[in-house]
Amino acid sequence: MASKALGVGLIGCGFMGRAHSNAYRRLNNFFPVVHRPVLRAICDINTKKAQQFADVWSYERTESDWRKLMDAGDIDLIDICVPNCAHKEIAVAAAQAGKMIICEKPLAMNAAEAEEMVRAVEAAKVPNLVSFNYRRVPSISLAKQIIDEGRVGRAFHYRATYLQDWTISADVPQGGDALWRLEAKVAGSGVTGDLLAHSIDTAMWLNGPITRVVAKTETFVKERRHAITGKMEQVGIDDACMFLAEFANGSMGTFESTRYARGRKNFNTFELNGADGSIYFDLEEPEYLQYFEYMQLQSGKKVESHLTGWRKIHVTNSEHPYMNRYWVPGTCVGYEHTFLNQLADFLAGIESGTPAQPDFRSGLRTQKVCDAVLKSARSDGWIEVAK
Ligand code: SOE
Repeated sequence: MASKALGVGLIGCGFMGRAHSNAYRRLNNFFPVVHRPVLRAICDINTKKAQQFADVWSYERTESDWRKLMDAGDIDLIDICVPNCAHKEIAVAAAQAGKMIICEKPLAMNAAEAEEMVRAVEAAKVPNLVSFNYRRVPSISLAKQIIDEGRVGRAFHYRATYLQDWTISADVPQGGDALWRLEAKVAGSGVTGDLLAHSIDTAMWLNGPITRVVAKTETFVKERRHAITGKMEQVGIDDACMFLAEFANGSMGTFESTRYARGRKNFNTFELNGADGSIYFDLEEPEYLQYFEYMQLQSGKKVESHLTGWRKIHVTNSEHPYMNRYWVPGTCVGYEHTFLNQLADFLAGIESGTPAQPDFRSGLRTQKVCDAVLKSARSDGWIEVAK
């Protein structure tokens, strides 16, 4: 297949910078897309870190100012892997420079910023994607197929949890390269933007729009030392958040997230209960999707199943989403493959003319739910999600 070089400029050398770089390096080994990513520039204000990163991932050059990437003729795609407070400025500049954009989640600090980003990419007509990578876990994509085939039927309940435990100690500082997620002016919010944004994106993809929410947040540790200044500072993020939701399809949702669930490292689950079946997913067993079949499809008609019961589908067959790109049935893929799958979908979308989701507009919808959740927690009442 003829290939087309795709110059990549990636900004941010953290965890997500690594996950995305790995996807660029491996993409053409697994997916038959026309674009061939070429790692042109890695950008980070810390020049030493950028150089080490360039050496490990084989970037052609380093930059310390992201603005340089906007003028670079050899860069087609800007990948934003920096803390949330910098997403908007970089994305708007990238759109104005006519670059394709992949932006880490959450799209922005709040919906107002996200609106601006949507306006910029839509005015410039540049391909854009928000990195809600969990949509590309093969089991979660299979859940989407099962729902779209009508196997779950009328939805009643959606239940999501996203639990971690890494901030329980009051000695964990806030701020700096490693712990910016704990600093409100850099992250925007705590678990709501960081973890629940994933749960909300998945939920709305599978079960449709959320229309109303009522939330309770908590900040368990009120003050933390700042990693850079060394001073004790008030903590402005939500350490935990629980909310109830109403979906446009009439179903009810519960969402729970915390960084204080001792023993839970990245416990991301959801369950959907419908009239005709249920599905359950747990990221600690990512290669499985659980499905309860109550009604069976026979010759296009639904009949009551005589074999009801939960089945645990091992999502490794070649007919399962993405799995024909990897190994033989029965063998698994991992976390890093969600980023490969996402990149492949993004580029295939550009090549086919049907853009991949979630684009910035879809990221904005998630951002509006996050804003409503935080507003509700402040006001103690139900809040309509902005249209
Ligand atoms: C937080 O610990 C975090 O790294 C999130 O920022 C990611 O989005 C999530 O996938 C894993 O956890």
